[in-house]
Amino acid sequence: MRKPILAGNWKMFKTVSQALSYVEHLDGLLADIPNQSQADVVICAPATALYAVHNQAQGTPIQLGAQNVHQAEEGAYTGETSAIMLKDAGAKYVIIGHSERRQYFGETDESVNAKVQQALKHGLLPIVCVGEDLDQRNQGVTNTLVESQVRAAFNAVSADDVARSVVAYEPIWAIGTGMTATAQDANAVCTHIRSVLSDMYGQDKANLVRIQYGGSVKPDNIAELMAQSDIDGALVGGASLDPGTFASLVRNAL
Ligand code: G2H
Repeated sequence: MRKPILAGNWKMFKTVSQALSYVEHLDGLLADIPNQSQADVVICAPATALYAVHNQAQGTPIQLGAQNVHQAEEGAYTGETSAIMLKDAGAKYVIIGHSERRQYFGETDESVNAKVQQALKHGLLPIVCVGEDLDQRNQGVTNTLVESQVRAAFNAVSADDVARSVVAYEPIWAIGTGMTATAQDANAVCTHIRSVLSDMYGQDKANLVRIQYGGSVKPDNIAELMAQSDIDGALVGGASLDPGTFASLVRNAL
């Protein structure tokens, strides 16, 4: 059985003080969810708040993730953050290849692969984002596109490392738009992703990989998504910004 993973992606929101009060509030709300420990609850905070959130979250069920990592070990890369730094600041997970990074910051399948390798090398668990845009969906190439993204992201990554990784299927047309793929459509793509992983690493390893759905996930659509055979969690943007909403989402997911 795969443990569900519900990850909030705050994107470029929240100061340190806002992040700290959020964590305190969310911790209290999670305590009222009796079976909460059945899921991993992760907050992917902006880099500036990571260390503070890490400290605040000690002793709570809230785990910490970052939103991006540079592929180099260290060096003259002004403005970038290394895997070593993220790990040192307390991050356990890191989102890699989010469509906003691919669209606005020129990330490619090749850079995503380099980042995945770098994260794993330093003990960070990647949350690798894949997904098609509306044109690609309308052209009927969703599975082909997502398959090539998955194969590229895990190129030269060991089976054991892939088994520890998380894949987030996020159709770009559903991100922040209020449009969600139907649970059945989302699951069909997630099943395809698992079959690609099975082809690459064998069914046993593929069965260990947690696959999230992302794109306008809310408290009122999470239960149907979680009921699907190959959806093991969600990567949540807008609905993770308020602790009450995110706690409701966690409650409804279980
Ligand atoms: C997709 C998602 C979080 P939202 O980007 O990664 O955001 O839930 O706002 O669509």
